[in-house]
Amino acid sequence: MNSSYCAKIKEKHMKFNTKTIHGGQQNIDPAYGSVMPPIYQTSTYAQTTPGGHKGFEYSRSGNPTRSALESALASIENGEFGIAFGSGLAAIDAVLKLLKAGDEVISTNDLYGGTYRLFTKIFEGFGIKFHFVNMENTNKIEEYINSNTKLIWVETPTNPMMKIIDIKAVATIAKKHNVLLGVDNTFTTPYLQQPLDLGADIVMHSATKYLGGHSDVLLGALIVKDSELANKLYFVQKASGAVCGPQDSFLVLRGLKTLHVRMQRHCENGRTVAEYLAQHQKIERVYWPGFENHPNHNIAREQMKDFGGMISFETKGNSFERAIRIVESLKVFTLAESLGGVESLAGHPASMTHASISKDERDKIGIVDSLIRLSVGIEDVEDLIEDLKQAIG
Ligand code: P1T
Repeated sequence: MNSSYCAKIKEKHMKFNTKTIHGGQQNIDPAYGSVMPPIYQTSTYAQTTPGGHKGFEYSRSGNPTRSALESALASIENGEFGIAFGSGLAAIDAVLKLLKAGDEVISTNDLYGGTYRLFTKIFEGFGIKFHFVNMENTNKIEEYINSNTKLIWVETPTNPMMKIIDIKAVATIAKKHNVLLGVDNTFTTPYLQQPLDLGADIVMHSATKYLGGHSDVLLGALIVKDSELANKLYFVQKASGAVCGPQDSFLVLRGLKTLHVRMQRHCENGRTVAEYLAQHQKIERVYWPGFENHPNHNIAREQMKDFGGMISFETKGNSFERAIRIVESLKVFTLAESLGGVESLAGHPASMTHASISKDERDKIGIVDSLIRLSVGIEDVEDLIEDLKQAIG
């Protein structure tokens, strides 16, 4: 049996901040008592007779360090099974491999550019049809459902426009039509939002971001409750082979243990930065779900514990050159793709993370040329404000 099938949690009674440290973990390693799970840097496992092994045969189908991570992820998302991959996109790729030609997917229209590229440039070519829909008003979703619809894919908050989608409402629609609901929980993490509890079937993470938390690893994960669905995804994991290595699994496990304290500070700093930007005379608009005038603020309040550290903003005049000048002038914020690490990052979605979406499509969604996205880190917030002050002018 694939050891990953053992990724069940036993700590349902634990509070979240305890689960990030102990959830799904054997407290003491049976070999030498190491407190952290060892990095089992091995491709294969000795057998005494064919099939005579200790639960692991070959590291594509199962590795003890990866299993420890998968159990931890299942625990913190209130799921039953975790399935880890080499990147976030590899995890989404595995979900899409549950489908076949002729199937249809309804996805948020504002989503990570790489996900959009995977959907349109890879899976459309295999005969899967995608509808990209603004889901801020969930009533619109049903218009796109027909007998071929197999999956609804939601990012909330969306990347980079910070739109909030009502997970519970989408789950009700998905259940009514017997369609799977997958939620990309990368921006929020289970510290802020637990989609399985709200009715989603699959939670997906780019653990490269907040779960790893230190910008030193690429990793993706899926978490589900249903064993039949888990078995199908474990099969794709093994059959397609886009797995993460033991060293990377270890790094994310280490990251998880401080997730709650990091997220608390990301949220505090995020609020201070968002409020600073909102009152700045040269800023046109700030996108952050914590503002009361954010279109779905009430839904955010309902389904999120706090509002996170991701913020997008536009400068007045919508100048591409000015946005580039600002991101080039930042000194504490690093100009870089990605998000969710302890260090603050700034990005220019139109030319970086969302360049794979055409300008027409970007403009429709709101990814204008002057849009800047911030991943607010956990530095001293006064230094972050000073940095923004000098860069924006
Ligand atoms: O980079 P990877 O681990 O493959 O994860 C892809 C991914 C999936 N979902 C969301 C919401 C994401 O933000 C990402 C990756 N995003 C960036 C690299 C970025 O800068 O937005």
